[in-house]
Amino acid sequence: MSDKPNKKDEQLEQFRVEDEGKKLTTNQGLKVAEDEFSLKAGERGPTLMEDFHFREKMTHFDHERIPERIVHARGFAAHGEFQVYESMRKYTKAKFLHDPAVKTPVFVRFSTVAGSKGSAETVRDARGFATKFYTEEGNYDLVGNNIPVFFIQDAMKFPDLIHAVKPEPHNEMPQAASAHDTFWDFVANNQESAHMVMWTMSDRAIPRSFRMMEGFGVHTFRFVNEEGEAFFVKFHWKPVLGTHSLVWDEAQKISGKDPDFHRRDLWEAIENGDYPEYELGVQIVEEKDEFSFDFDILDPTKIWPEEDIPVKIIGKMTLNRNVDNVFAETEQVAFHPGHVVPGIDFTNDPLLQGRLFSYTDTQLIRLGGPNFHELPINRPVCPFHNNQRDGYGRQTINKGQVSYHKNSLAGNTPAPASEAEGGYVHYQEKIDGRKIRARSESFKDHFSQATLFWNSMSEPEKQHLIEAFSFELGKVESKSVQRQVVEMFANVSLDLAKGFAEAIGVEAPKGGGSSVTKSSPALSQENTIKKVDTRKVGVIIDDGFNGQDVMAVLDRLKQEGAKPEIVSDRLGKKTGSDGSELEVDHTFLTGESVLFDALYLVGGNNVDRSFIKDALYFLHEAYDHFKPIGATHQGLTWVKEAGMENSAGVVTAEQNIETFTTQFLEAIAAHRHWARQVK
Ligand code: HDE
Repeated sequence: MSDKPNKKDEQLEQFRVEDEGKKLTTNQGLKVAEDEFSLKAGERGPTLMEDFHFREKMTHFDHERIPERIVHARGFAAHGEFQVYESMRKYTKAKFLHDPAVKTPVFVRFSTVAGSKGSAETVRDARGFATKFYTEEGNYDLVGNNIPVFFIQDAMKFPDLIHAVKPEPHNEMPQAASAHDTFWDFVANNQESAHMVMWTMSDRAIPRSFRMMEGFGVHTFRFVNEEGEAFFVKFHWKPVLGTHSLVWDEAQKISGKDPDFHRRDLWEAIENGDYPEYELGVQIVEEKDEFSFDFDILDPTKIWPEEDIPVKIIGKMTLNRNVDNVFAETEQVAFHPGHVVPGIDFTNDPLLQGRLFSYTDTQLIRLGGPNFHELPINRPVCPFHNNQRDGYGRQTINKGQVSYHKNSLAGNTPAPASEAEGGYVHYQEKIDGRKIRARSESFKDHFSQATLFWNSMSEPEKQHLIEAFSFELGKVESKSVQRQVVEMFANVSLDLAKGFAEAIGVEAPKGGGSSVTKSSPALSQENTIKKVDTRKVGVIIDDGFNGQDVMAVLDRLKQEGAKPEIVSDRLGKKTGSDGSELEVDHTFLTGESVLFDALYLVGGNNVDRSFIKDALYFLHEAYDHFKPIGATHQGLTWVKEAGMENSAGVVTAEQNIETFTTQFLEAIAAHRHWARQVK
């Protein structure tokens, strides 16, 4: 819980209902005397029509479901606050970006894209990263993804893209996966997707945590300052914990072991007070430089390389409160890239332009009418007044005779505000063109930045890309589609295309290759922030463990921010040689190595064979997933027997427990140890 309620919190408080300890009533407030039996004509007779209580209860239940989002159906959200580090007044008149003392309440929803509402969370997919800022000038929504580019350049193609990636219509398979024929057929026949596909086949598409992924506004937006000067701007969220990923085998196993892995991770971090933090960064290009780049800055399939246009860090967002009710808040929140405040404006990016239509349109069906802005989670914290009236679920009671503009009966109010009074004035960009359905010539290079991405990857990341393509195309049945994709990605990199062509039994590409040699180190996760904070360490332990040593290790891990959790053969307490006790958090049945970031193997003094078998299973799986492994006491013998003691990221202690702990902490911070990679 955040310590002080902010304005949004105060507003939501008016709608929160505490049911516990109260009498049961109908929706009309009538106390009910009985809630198990319908009203019948005789104990064994039929139910009576007059049973209003039964009718109300059942009718409400029958109507509990609303349509899930057509995309981003599976999501999870949290409340928080945003604060700017320094005034951005030079670039934008957006007031929430002026005063470092101002905390703006935010609500952030993270999501997968393709899967339905009940699908697993660690699937290979882009992630949504949508932020609603409840500013004093109205709601500003930054509706982004964890990938900075998109599959297509024009919103016209969005329904086609989504039809292709969703489960195939004839058999509704596969769920929440792009590994099927129609998606890859779309890719091969819409080659503007090349760059984004590189990202979705990379480790970025299997994040370790919502807390450990970047966010991007994707489109180029405009900042407009008080003088009316405009700047092109791209938005970035940078996670304070760095950008980290799972490995594919692990991600698939987690999908089964804990389909709620990402929401649980976010929920628990906030409940524990480990508030997720993200810095907001902006890349700014002056108007005069609009055409200074070798790509079109309006093309949403292009990044602005950070080395060429630095990301200026301007503020921080902290997520500090879980929702009270997932449906009321997370499900009913309605984002829209067109929810802007003065000082933030659009560009002509044709993808953005189409989104400006789609989001309200989709809320109308999803939330059942035009009054969704009145739902508590969607209400701005500043007053709103206009002449819109009526519609399903209207809640405000607008008083008075007048609901039109202009008028004289209400003194011509509510009245438009001048720009000086905070009225939104669109940036007066000069447009001169013909009506035409076409793609700009400047949008036609589909491969250079895909190659830039490939060139920027470390060797393990390149290997993961080849494996991801091999997996996905290995699931494709059409030989023709497989071949087309190989030919397509030969334009990005011959090493890549040859790598997966071989794995899927397709002839290596004859031509192709790229002349792009540029790389952008900021794109590689090798160069991200590496920290121990909140890393989960599974501690495998049994009775008779060396209490003094183990307690010292665990204390130090906790001090440094790691989260050790005890895994053993049964729940209850395990007692060390010196009488110290540890409460078991998970058994071998309920805890899995895939649910931990690192493993600490200790064992005990009288461990049976079945314990050893389970411990070794954890060890081998964690090893295969390149995770940090620490081993002391009996754990050491297990690691030695497995021949792992000299492997990267495996830290062992024969004697000095302090040195062991220091080295183990370093190994945990490193996240994964790719030197184990078997080529
Ligand atoms: Fe969305 N997108 N989108 N999208 N999008 C939706 O709106 C759409 C795109 C994004 O947590 C829908 O309320 C079109 C890019 C997020 O509630 C819908 C196009 C980016 C979310 C829609 C795009 C996004 C959505 C479905 C191509 C990253 C979830 C439900 C022109 C910058 C928001 C809804 C949440 C949701 C349309 C492309 C991000 C149908 C037409 C690019 C994070 O309106």
